[in-house]
Amino acid sequence: PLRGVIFDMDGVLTDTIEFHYQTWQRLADEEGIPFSRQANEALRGLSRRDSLLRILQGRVLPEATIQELLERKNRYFRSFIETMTADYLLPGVQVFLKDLREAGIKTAVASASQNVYIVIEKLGIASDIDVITNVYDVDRPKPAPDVFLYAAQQLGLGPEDCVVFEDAESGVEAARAAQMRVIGLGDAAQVGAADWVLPGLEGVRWHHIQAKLNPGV
Ligand code: G16
Ligand code: MG
Repeated sequence: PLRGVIFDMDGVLTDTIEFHYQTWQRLADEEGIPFSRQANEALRGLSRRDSLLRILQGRVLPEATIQELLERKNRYFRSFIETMTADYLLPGVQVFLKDLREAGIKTAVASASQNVYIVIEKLGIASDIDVITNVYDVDRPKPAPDVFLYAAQQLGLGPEDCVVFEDAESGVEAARAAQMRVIGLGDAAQVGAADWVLPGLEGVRWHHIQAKLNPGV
């Protein structure tokens, strides 16, 4: 039976895409590199470094410059994060987390973001989550299964015990590679490979998930 839920953070629990957009746009403007809101959409779920490499579009820079750009981007991003509160939780998150607690289901967050700890803290849900991990805890980023396998291990569960909630294609791929059940949230063009696609967490209850993924239990 399913005993654990592993959440992606961005696009699932909160939506920092506008913050990422504003910070990448500022950096790109400062560097004279073309960038747009549309280009930012393609960065969803990618690591900070992979995002920058995508923005540079093949421009080759010394490693020290890349590091400086990544640090500057994060500095700008941090100043946005400082303003975050529980108002930034996506609809349905608080109720679903409470429902999972009452059902005795363990919970983890497995994100590509190095800022996952501070964001979860700012959102006010740190006490509702058992394990927080990010791709820097493991060798390979999503779409490799590493971060989901690590989260399950930290929960004391096997992959077959866990269901993942993801909003990005690379995340769905990672969950499948980990041999976990996966619920895709949002656009089927992104998350169509999931076991079930839902618009978001609003109105979602644990018994719905169980009935869909574990019929007969
Ligand atoms: C999130 C976002 C990505 C972002 C990445 C890295 O991942 O979806 O757009 O580039 O984190 O963030 P940071 O610069 O804070 O390390 P996820 O996996 O939570 O969707
Ligand atoms: Mg995401």
